[in-house]
Amino acid sequence: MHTHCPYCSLQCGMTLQREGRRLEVAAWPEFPVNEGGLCRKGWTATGLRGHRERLTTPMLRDRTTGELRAAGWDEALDLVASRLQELQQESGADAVGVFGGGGLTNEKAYSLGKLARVALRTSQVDYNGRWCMSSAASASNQAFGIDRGLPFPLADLERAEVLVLVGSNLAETMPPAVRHLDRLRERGGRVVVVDPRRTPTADRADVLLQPVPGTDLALALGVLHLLDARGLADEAYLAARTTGWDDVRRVAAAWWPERVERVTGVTVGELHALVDLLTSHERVVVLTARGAEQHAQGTATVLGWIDVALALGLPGRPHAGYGCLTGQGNGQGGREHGQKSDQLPGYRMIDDPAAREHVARVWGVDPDDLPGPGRSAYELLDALGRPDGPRALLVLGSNPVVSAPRAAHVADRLRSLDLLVVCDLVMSETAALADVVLPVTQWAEETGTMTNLEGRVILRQQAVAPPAGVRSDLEVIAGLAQRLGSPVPFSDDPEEVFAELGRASAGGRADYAGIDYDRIREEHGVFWPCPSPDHPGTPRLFADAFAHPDGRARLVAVDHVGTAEPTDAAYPVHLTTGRVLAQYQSGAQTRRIADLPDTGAFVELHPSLADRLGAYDGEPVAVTTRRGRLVAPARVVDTIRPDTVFVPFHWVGVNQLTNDALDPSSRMPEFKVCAAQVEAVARAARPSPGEPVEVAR
Ligand SMILES: Nc1nc2c(c(=O)[nH]1)N[C@H]1C(S)=C(S)[C@@H](COP(=O)(O)OP(=O)(O)OC[C@H]3O[C@@H](n4cnc5c(=O)[nH]c(N)nc54)[C@H](O)[C@@H]3O)O[C@H]1N2
Ligand SMILES: Nc1nc2c(c(=O)[nH]1)N[C@H]1C(S)=C(S)[C@@H](COP(=O)(O)OP(=O)(O)OC[C@H]3O[C@@H](n4cnc5c(=O)[nH]c(N)nc54)[C@H](O)[C@@H]3O)O[C@H]1N2
Ligand code: SF4
Ligand SMILES: [Mo]
Repeated sequence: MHTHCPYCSLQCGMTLQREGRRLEVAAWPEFPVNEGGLCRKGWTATGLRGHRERLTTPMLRDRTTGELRAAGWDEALDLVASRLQELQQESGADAVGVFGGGGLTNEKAYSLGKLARVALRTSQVDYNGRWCMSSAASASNQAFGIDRGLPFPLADLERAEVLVLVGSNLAETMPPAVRHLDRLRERGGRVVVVDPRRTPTADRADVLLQPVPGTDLALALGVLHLLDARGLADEAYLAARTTGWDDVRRVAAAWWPERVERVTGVTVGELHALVDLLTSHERVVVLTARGAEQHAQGTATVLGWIDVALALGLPGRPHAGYGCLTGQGNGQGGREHGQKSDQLPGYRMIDDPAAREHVARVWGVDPDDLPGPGRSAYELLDALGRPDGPRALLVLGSNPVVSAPRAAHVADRLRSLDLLVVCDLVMSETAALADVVLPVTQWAEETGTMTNLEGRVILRQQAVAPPAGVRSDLEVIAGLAQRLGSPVPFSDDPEEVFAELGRASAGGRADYAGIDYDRIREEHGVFWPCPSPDHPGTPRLFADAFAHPDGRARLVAVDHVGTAEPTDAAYPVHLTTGRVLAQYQSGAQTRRIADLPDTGAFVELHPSLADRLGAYDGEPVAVTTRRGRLVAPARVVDTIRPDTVFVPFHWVGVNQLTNDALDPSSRMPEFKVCAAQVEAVARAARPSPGEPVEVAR
């Protein structure tokens, strides 16, 4: 059976084979995105099947003992529905919140948004994509009038002459994609990596720039400054296809190379060399990822790099342009079909009367009955249990106790709820706080579509029956909608839901109306927009026009103001966070897979910082910020800037330190930099074995 990996946005194709009772992962060489390659997370993905920690029965928290106990499905769903109704009667529709995820299929994301708007009639729905994609999405919408992560197939990268990766470590986060970098270089092309760490991705690059965390926008402004000052901008393209260059040049005029060097640490010579490289080739691609985006100035930073791409005349040119490397399995589709607080299916905006009219007609409800925009993800979590905030929360596909910024505070907010309901495969750290835990099917046990980082809609096909006792998210959503007295029916059949999603998205920016399961099977996925069955789909955007009504792209003038929490004498070190190859996200799934190394958190620091602190490789160090403290083993490496430490976020801990400062337009938290104090931990004060992480608040 051909299907796709349960994890990241590459959505690698794989074959699942039954071998007796075992389910084996094998290659699917014909699927073009990964050509049979998988990373170790993909090869081991069936490890959660039949796992002893897999949830197989609903659980309710007993009011007297405070413990979770097994319950039947009807008992659990009846209880959830009646409690939600009671709370809404007491405190209004917005007393119930819904929190979704970018790993959910399109069908689930769509049904979840519909559940919120139609059955619960709450405005309080958002999802973890705010922590992932939202800054790039906001910037792309402003610049291009549309938000599709990559406006071209990934394989187009191979024919580029220069590839600039700003804050992406794709050798560890999307390993099969590395072959495009290798092929590009075999053809004589060059790769530039911008990252405060010399990552495995940087090891495959020709140029590494190691800026201070949170200064990528200053670097982009430095490039724009030199393009203008040296007369190297593509004036013909700017005049014909864009607006806004004059405003951008005015801001960039103040970013002379010496100032850029002072702020970023990238030298004047390096900056000139970068501009030489960018302007001596036609086919240049600039890609951003979380390193550049997860900042309180993330949207502005992406806009700055889009300005660079536009000033070079790249977007719309073959094998050139700007793109964002989306992260979660359905990071792209998850932000198109209505689980976002300001959005309806098809990437329609919820405050647009025409959009409300169209979607309400498909749903069979009155547009005036649809709620308006609600709170963004972090603001929603932060409001839980407060006088004007939700009293109940339904979580599907996220583990915010590990992955949210200022996570100890978020856990407190979750504990303050009257009712927390979590649907999950395993007892995640968030599920462990829930009043009701509902066990759901995982990828190989159900069917549904995902939209990968290229905007290619792919089909995950069911390969095995689910364990007895679990239900799909679609069944849970439909079961709740019915018990809540939804005015319209909810299907739990994925293909039916997809057809409805197609109708709801028709005419929207992300138009899926012409896509169906058979087409996806036959064509190795279909790229949206695809408005009708006879439309070929759209692998490449912007050749003739951008998606704004006048067809032009917007250069937006943005200025570097610095991070929300600058370093100072008390907190002199930059703390940044990210990923390692063998773990996925909050680790709820991958930490339980026996074949993947579960190292626990560690603190990467430079030998010169280690020397100064008296810290040794493998010995514990404490990292403290204004929000919390973490003790974990040091990894002394010369690949990181001496003023910066790095901690992966797959284990509970580092997010109790991160900053909840939000980007003003995307509401993205500043995961990638905050001010920290680092010290070596004296032997006596060391945590005992099995307790690698200590967190104080
Ligand atoms: N192995 C693995 N792969 C994954 C995931 C996973 O959890 N594990 N998650 C998936 C998801 S949801 C996502 S969003 C993607 C993320 O994919 P990436 O964006 O590639 O991953 P990160 O490790 O978060 O960040 C990338 C790099 O940003 C650097 N960085 C930190 N601060 C800055 C800065 O201020 N500027 C710049 N330029 N760089 C900075 C870090 O050193 C890091 O190497 O990965 C996807 N793939
Ligand atoms: N410090 C720091 N924090 C970060 C980041 C960072 O770089 N640094 N990155 C951020 C980013 S980019 C992201 S995307 C977030 C991700 O962080 P989370 O939102 O926590 O994402 P996951 O760990 O993938 O959580 C998915 C949960 O849903 C469950 N699950 C999986 N599939 C399904 C399903 O089909 N249905 C249901 N109901 N449940 C399912 C899993 O078992 C798991 O418990 O973390 C963010 N947090
Ligand atoms: S790169 Fe992503 S989609 Fe591919 S196998 Fe690894 S985790 Fe799965
Ligand atoms: Mo992400």
